[in-house]
Amino acid sequence: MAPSLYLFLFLLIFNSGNRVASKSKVRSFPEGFLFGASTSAYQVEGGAFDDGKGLSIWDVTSHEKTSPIQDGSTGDVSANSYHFYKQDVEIMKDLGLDFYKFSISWPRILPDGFANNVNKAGIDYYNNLIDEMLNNSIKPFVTMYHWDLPQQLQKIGGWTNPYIADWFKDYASVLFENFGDRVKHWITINGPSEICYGGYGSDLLAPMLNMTGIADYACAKNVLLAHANAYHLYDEMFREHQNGTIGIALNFTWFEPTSDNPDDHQAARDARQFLFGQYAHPIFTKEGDFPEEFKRKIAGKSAEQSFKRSRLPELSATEVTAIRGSADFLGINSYTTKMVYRDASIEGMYPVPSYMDDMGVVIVKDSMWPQSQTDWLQEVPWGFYKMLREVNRLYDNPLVYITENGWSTAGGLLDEDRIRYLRNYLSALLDAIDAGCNVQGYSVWSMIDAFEWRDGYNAKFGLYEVDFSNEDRSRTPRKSAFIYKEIIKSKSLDPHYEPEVYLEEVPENEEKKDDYVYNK
Ligand code: PNW
Repeated sequence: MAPSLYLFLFLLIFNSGNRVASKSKVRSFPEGFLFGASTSAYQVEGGAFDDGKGLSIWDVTSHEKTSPIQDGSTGDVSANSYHFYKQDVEIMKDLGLDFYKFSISWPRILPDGFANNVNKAGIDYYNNLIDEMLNNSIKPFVTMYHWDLPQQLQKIGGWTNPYIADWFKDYASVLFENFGDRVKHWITINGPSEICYGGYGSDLLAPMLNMTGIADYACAKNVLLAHANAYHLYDEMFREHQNGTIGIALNFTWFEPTSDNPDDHQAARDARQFLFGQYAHPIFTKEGDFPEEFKRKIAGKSAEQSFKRSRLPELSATEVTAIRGSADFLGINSYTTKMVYRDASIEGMYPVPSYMDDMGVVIVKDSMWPQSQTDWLQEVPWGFYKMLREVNRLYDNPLVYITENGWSTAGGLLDEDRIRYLRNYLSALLDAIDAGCNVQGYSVWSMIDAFEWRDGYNAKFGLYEVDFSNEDRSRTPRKSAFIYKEIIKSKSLDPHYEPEVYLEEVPENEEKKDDYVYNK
């Protein structure tokens, strides 16, 4: 869509009874299956400096003199959900969501990171949001940590400081005390591999420490212990009265070997161990601890490199026990698939030491797969299916919620590629359920357009478009919103359902939002 032109969306009454029966069948979701949509605090809230909130590592990173963000933008205001949360709840209602996955900003609750100083305005904000949701029968799925670490904690090492396991426990305790009477689904930490590799092993995410092979592994151990602390605190002090459940959300990109060669199959298994086995194995297997091969590989490389000990910190027997079994469900964030192989070309490919060198695989994209606006994101629904089967096999068929899955575009309301992606992934999900996987819910990333980390506002993931140039940050449903709404309403997937959406260009100077009408 040409940026200078507005699109005018007009929905007409549609008599579905007259439709020609389609060839491909309509598939139903199981009884009780939950549909949701996701966002995170720094990405949508704005209000970055309001009402006593402390600084997070993203406030600092996005304000660096030479901005590391693609379009030089920040999350200072973003979609302004801090002030417009009621509009967000309207959207949840309109979509018919069963649940909404949002995150709590640690420094909005504890400005310095520590629990001695609780910011009342922060507590009020989340109380208002939760109550507004519950009044509209939307279940809160609450993430305690989605990447916006208090800057004060980063000054003393952030996720590489072992004390963070205690600080996180104290923070969790404040959340259970204040919100646990109404929140029945807790997610401790979102995306440990992004936090640790993205933030400490590379410069992809704040705090952009770029100390791979060392800081990423120290982070991993501390994230696991912080998670386990929150879980046991809930179990011991809150579960009996609050009766909720608590889990973690991990990234499960699928890695597919490029050939039938056993080396390539081993490469794919190694890549999966490094990406998700690193976190899922300690929590979701009977034996616990980091995966054997993962430990052996890093220890071996460390010895070759003259380190006195493995760069991967050990988990003591007590720590293994504390982490093992510390989740009532597994949250899966999964978007895409990558191809991997291993051959002599790997020599000298990666810095030494590094996480990538330890993993020792070559990762490539298949250019045949549909490409989104985001470099790493391609549409590969069969990879999603294979991933779910592997999770079932490796981790003894855990209760799974898909906590994030979605597609980015450059913008525009007519998002046919997002619709195709959502339908194909939901269909793969139904195949996995048919094959015995215990998936009980699905959440789209994201409900509304948001600050997309280092991509700024260049990649749009929302079912709803947000007008970031307009002070009221007006939200407009994309075509995919109408499709998702119908999926939720009918609890089924009809590949041929078409909302009667007419798109019409209107002159630039006309007020889009006032003219935006749809009749039901
Ligand atoms: C998600 N990968 O993480 C984050 O949780 C969101 O905050 C973010 O907006 C969304 O990705 C889109 O970028 C990721 O497969 C999960 O490479 C998986 C991958 C990357 C990021």
